[in-house]
Amino acid sequence: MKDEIIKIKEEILAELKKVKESEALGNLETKYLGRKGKLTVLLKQIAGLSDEEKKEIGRLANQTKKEMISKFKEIKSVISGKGEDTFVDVTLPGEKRVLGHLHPVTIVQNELEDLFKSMGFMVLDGPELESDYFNFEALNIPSHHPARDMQDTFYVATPHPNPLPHPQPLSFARRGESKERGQEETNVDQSDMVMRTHTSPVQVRGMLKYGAPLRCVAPGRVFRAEAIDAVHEHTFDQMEGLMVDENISISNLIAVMKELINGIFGREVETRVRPGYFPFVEPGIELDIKCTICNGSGCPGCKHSGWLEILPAGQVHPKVLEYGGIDPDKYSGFAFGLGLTRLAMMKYKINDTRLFNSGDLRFLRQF
Ligand code: FA5
Repeated sequence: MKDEIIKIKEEILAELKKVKESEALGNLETKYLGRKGKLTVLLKQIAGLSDEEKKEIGRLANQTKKEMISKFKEIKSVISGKGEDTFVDVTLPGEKRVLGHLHPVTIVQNELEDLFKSMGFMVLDGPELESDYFNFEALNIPSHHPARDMQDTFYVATPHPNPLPHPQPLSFARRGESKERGQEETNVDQSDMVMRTHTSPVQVRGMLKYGAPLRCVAPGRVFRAEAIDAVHEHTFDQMEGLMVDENISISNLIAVMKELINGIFGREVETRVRPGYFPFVEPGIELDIKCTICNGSGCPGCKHSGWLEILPAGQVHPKVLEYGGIDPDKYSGFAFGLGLTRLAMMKYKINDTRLFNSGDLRFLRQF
């Protein structure tokens, strides 16, 4: 029995050396010192020994038990960080922690926000669930206008035959600002709401809230009932830009666009400008960039055209300035609606836009 006690003691000490955390320590304590623990069971057998043996083995047993209890105590306090570190091997390599990181679209968005802030633009957040009025009407797209078909819309309920105009801006705020009291979106007819198809509604919201002169960008998610493919998603990101002041012209727009493209790519990227039609700008243009994935030779990422539509823009239509409460005889402006997701595709050479929302960690871990 004496040998058995010594053997269990050595076994305990060997196992204790391997213990690194409290759960394993607790399990070990139960295994040896618990009610049915190995050492406890062995010590119970002492009762059946002769008086002579009881004396000698009893002493050894009590001493071993005491020693082991204090050893467990000591290690417990080391693990919880309270005691002397007598067994942790500090030369062992540390455990690698897996950290989360930013989504590639968020990285591009943050870079652009910084770029625009450095040019005096403020960042606005508009609502994703938007009124028909701000998404279309106030952008010079009345109901039954054929331009409504340019963007396939997710209506939240059955469309209202005559959408109600909203004379007041619904609650929305500048980044970091809280919504103003009394501006809660109360009397909005549910049949009048859409998942915003673009970030352009924030133009009118911004003008109504802050007036002229105004420089703002509004990044965010937009939604379209699209047939999806390598360059079309139903949910993607845009960044609206708006600058309103006296004597703003297309040349200001081109200067800002160039700054934007060079800022994101950190080098000159080949671009082309085509005329474009949007009811809320006049004139309107489309800026495309040469596909950075195939360098213009054609690939799935540019639908084999060599170019990617990325930055539609134009001079703000006078009617839109009026909807925003700004005098079009005094002020003019430019606006653009950057395809943020497509810009991220070009920056990181991703040839399928569906990867962004796939939730595939193997894809996301690369950025
Ligand atoms: C608009 O949404 C206008 N609101 C842009 C605008 C703003 C024009 C201000 C003038 C002044 P468009 O439907 O072309 O335009 O979309 C803008 C950009 O979003 C496109 O150039 C493209 O880069 C991106 N985009 C459009 N549809 C999708 C889609 N289904 N998936 C991914 N990106 C898309």
